[in-house]
Amino acid sequence: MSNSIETGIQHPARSCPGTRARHLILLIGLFSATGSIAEAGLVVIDTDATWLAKNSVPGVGWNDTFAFDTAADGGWRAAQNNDSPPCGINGCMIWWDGQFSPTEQVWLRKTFVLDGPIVSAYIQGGADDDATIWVNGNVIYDVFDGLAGPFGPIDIAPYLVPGSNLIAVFGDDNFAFGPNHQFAARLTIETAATAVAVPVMSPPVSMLAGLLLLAIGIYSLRSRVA
Ligand SMILES: [Ca+2]
Ligand SMILES: [Ca+2]
Repeated sequence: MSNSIETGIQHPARSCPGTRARHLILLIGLFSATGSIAEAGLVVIDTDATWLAKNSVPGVGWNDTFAFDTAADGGWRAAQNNDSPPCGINGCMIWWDGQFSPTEQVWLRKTFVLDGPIVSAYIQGGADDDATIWVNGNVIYDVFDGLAGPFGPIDIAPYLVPGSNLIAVFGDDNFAFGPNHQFAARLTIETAATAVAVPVMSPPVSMLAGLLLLAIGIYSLRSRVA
């Protein structure tokens, strides 16, 4: 037996211990169980051009059905954003078209997805002049006084759910004062317990990892004295 000196040249038939260690870490990752940590999330939804608008009476379901088919219903398009973003605390002014257009009534809807249980949720904004607001089909605001004015904050947490949600609005301008209209709102929603996967090593996996480390150590020593 000759005592050879390590030259640092890689043997083509063997991977180095460092490579094997990386493979081991990968293996441990594959066999590891997963746990989760809670992480709260803040969702802010403003009235803006992502809302859909229509200037004639929509079909049944437009204000209470998340999956309502706006394409099949026809006439829906991006709401006209009559503000310059960023929106303020009441969102941006939207309507079917311009603020001073001859469009007296507008139907608006916006769908969104929440990633966890609702901790708190509020809506605030303004209607020029009047509006009915539905959250998942529940009327949360319905004031027809012929005057422009702010609303909220209104607690909408009881009407939101984890997953798919819909807010729908019917807006009506009082033309007695001439055509001048807008609807604006901001939803501020806090969700909880978004699951984030983190690796957690179970006892059998720990034992397996230990045995593999031991085997690598022995193999490495043998290769040095060979
Ligand atoms: Ca009003
Ligand atoms: Ca008005």
